[in-house]
Amino acid sequence: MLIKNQKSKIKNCLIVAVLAVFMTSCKEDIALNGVRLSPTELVIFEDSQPQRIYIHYYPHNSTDQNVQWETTSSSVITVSQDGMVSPVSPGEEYVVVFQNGLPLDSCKIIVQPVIRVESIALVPTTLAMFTSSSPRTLTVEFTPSEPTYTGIAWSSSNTSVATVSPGGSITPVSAGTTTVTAVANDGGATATCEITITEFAPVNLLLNPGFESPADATTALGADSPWRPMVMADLTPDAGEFTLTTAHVNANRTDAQFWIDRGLESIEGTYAGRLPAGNNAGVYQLVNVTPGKTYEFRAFVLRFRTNATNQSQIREEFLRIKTIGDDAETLVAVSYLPPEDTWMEVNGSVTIPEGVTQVRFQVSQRDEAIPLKSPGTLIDNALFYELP
Ligand SMILES: [Ca+2]
Repeated sequence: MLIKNQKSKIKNCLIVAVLAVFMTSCKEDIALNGVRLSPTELVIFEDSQPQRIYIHYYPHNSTDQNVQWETTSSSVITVSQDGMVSPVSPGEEYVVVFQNGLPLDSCKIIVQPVIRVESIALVPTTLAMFTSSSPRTLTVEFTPSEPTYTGIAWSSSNTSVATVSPGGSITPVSAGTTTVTAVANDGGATATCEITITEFAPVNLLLNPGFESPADATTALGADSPWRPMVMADLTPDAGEFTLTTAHVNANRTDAQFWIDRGLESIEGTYAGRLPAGNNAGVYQLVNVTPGKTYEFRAFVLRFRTNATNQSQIREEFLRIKTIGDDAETLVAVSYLPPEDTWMEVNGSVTIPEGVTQVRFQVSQRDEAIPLKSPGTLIDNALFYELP
């Protein structure tokens, strides 16, 4: 019994041993046919952090994936045995993967030198803006001119006066002064711009711009009114086909009930200028200007109809800035056609040419000669000012 048991144990041991050898021999070797590196070319800077190169084994389930990573020159780059490439100095070299001394694949590494920021300057260094101005963007000039890293950190010393965006755009907030500082992310070079924000308070070069002056409180233009009626030739070059009636600014004061019934009011104050219904008409003022300067202008206009019909009448209406004299030239003409009984702002800008020291600010209408349709124009709150 004892002998039999010992024989049985020996037999069992033999079976286990044979099985183990058999199983071991069943685990087949799958050879590595090759590898592919990704990317095949890599551009880094001499101060870049280590970059990974990925390796793909073919076939993916090969049993021997023991490879060696090497570089063709360790003075340009180094590479770790898990594929991390580190720059050493500018140049071009290869990372090569070997197995058993045979090269399988390579990746070209270009190490570029870093061009350091030495200094920066802002353009402009001082900036004046109105509270109503659109944002202005400051320009950064680098020395040397094309550094590797161009990142800038912006700040404003008083953000209640003006703010600065991450891109260097200045937005006014309120009147005052603030210093905007730019700091180069690479090296910390700084530059500043002094910002001055002032309230927008243009000097109106027009007299009696809202038609509130007592001198014009009649149904016709006063002899000394700054507003003058236009003559035919002022309206349009081919105005000869129309009949001109002199503009009667403030003529609406005689028929106040008409405006009340229509629910119409001046844009500000009691009065508005009026170009008569059913006629070609216009008013102007002469304004002294400086050659080379830019001026902005505006007027509020309202189209009205005095007859009862609702038929439309084709018209042209213009706010023009013209030179004066026999050979008067239109510098800018803004065409408008406001909806009936509704005020509309018309505006524009003009830069005065050399040799011109006085211009005409004029508002005009031109009607088709169709009877009984009688549209007219109201004018109020005209403005003409010089930009700083
Ligand atoms: Ca007015």
